[in-house]
Amino acid sequence: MDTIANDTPALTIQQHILQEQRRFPGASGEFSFLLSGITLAAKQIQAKVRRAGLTDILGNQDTSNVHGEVQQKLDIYSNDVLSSALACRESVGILASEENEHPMIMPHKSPIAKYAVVFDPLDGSSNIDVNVSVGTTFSIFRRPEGADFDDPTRWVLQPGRRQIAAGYVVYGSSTVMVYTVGNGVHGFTLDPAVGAFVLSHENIRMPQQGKYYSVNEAYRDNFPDAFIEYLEELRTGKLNHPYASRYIGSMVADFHRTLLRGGVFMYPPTKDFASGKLRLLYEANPIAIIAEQAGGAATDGRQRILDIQPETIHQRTPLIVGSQVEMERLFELFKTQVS
Ligand code: P6P
Repeated sequence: MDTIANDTPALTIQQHILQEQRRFPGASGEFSFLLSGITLAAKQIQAKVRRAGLTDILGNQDTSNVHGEVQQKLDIYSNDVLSSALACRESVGILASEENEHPMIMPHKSPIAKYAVVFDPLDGSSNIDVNVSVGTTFSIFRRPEGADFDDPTRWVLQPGRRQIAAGYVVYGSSTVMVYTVGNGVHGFTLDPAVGAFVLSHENIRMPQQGKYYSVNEAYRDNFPDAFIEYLEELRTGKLNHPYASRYIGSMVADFHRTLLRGGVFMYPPTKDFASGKLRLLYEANPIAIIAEQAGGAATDGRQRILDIQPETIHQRTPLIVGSQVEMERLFELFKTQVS
């Protein structure tokens, strides 16, 4: 009897998703078909990101998004690719994107649509022209009981603890997709030779403590006092050892390092962004559930990110996310300062 060659390729993300799919009774493959739309879009986006300097895809689109931020051509492309890949999944009823002011109602308005997908198609895109890592984030919710297509925001204005799946793609020295369906966190590296994401980081667990903190210290003087005190503790070694600072200015890349090495990433309230700069729905929520699933924690300084009830699609939130030791110290400090 022939035996399978021992160089059998590693598990692909499609095979992994099918395995994970078994956790969703009655999902009948539609959930994995939905996730395959995201992996397809990620491959298309990464192909453009990898060639950004070679084709006329760099630079500004001379348009601005809902936040008044100048849109990069790759932002628009990535948004179109993700929206198209998901629009042809009948199980998806509503999409919400950083690039669109309002949720997108899928034309099919299928009665069997049971998911909403929220995403930031290309986070950190202002870094593209200088070849800094960028990322895509996504978050998947079930259609709330009784929600219909007349009220699309109801599908997406759900607390992050109700995400049934979430993840990100980081377009760095390699392209890595990290996701969770509530059963741990798994990372897949794109093998350009075969065009498949293959399992490279099975069941990621954040180290208990790291050695980096990650924050834009240029805004330090405007941080609330509790943040300044906390950073001072990290910097001066009061938490077991002195920390080094690492800040890329691209959330997905800064968080990916924090996930794998431990430590803490934060975007506190600042003078320009009293509620922090990062958006709750498609930046903080996917990052927070990944962090918790990997043994870390994420807060806005007052409450668990995943417990925040969103009021608007593009609302911002302060975000502190990190490994166990750093976050336990933060909760102790903030209990006295921020309550
Ligand atoms: P600042 C990118 O524009 C982004 O939304 C995140 O990816 C990143 O963490 C943050 O803004 C950086 O903001 O104010 O430090 O440049």
